[in-house]
Amino acid sequence: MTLRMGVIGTGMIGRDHTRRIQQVLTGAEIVALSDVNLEGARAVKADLAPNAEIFETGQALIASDKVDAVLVTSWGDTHEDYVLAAIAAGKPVFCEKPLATTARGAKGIVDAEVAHGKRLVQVGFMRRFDQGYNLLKQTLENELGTPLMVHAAHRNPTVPDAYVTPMAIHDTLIHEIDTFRWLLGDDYVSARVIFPRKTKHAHAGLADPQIVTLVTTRGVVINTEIFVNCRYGYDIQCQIVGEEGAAYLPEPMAVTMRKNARRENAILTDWKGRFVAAFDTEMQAFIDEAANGTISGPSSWDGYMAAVTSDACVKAQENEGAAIDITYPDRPALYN
Ligand code: NAD
Ligand code: ISE
Repeated sequence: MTLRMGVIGTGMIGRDHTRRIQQVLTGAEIVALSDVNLEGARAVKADLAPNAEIFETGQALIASDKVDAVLVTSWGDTHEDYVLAAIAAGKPVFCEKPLATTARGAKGIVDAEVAHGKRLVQVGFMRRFDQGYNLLKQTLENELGTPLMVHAAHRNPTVPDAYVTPMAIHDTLIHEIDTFRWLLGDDYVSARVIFPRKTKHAHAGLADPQIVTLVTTRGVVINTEIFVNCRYGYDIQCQIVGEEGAAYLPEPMAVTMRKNARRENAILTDWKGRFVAAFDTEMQAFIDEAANGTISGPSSWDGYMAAVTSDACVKAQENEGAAIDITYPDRPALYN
């Protein structure tokens, strides 16, 4: 069976997921495209999915009998309505992060999925499918003993002008928020933010860099630097320190060149290249599971947990240096 998929939001990642579904992965075809910018959807059709129907609205795409499963890759604040509509239609839905931009919105999705009685939603936390993070998790579990601290950095070369201070949390740190819950098998109890000296490359509406400290229920302290105007490349760093040793996230493979009295390795410049294999694996898993009627990847609950944590981190931004408590409700059985 070929899973007939529809994409809502044909910008950077919508186009990239369309490419991988059409050209790299197996078991699915893009049969529908939609974007508030219809020209963008038409361009993706012309370049990558000639058989796809263009829908004027995402809601019409979700309702169409031609679409078995939905891919939501529009702007973050539009995800909630589309995911709710897909659940109401009983269709599997892959939603890029964030699941919703508020904890309240994410909770509404969890409630709708629980009422439906079966998992339909996978959230695009692709780092869980990254080979480097999986090796780090194995090393933590087999070699490091009890984890004590995590030191991490999330650096982007630049961001668009529309990217403002809270987006460092909702848009960027949200990857670490989910990844460290999964890596450590732990939840968070508090968040604190401090702002180092600001780079001259950040505009007036963006505090950059930022350092976020999350503390887990077992007392692990996680320090993450977010620096989205670092200029030099796309650089994701992570070191876990345990009672018996420390382990580092592998660097992406790059040839070392010796030339002109220098030794160099290229550094990647965007997320597409850095996590290309992880994106392929997460999407293939979604296709296979959606076709079988079972979804097991990052869940609405994970999206909700990330949103609760994000809300606390944004509050911590607004109260520099203060520890903001994080509390989570009980997990519904659907997500056990
Ligand atoms: P983008 O601006 O390039 O594309 C978003 C597209 O959505 C645009 O074409 C826009 O016109 C369209 N759109 C906006 N509102 C819409 C609506 N209501 N209905 C239909 N279309 C709408 O942005 P992007 O970089 O592709 O990011 C899209 C989403 O993917 C964001 O939520 C972002 O956080 C996420 N993302 C995830 C990763 C990752 O590493 N997993 C990487 C990049 C982006
Ligand atoms: C973007 O949306 C992503 O998800 C990238 O992985 C992240 O590095 C970037 O900061 C976000 O804007």
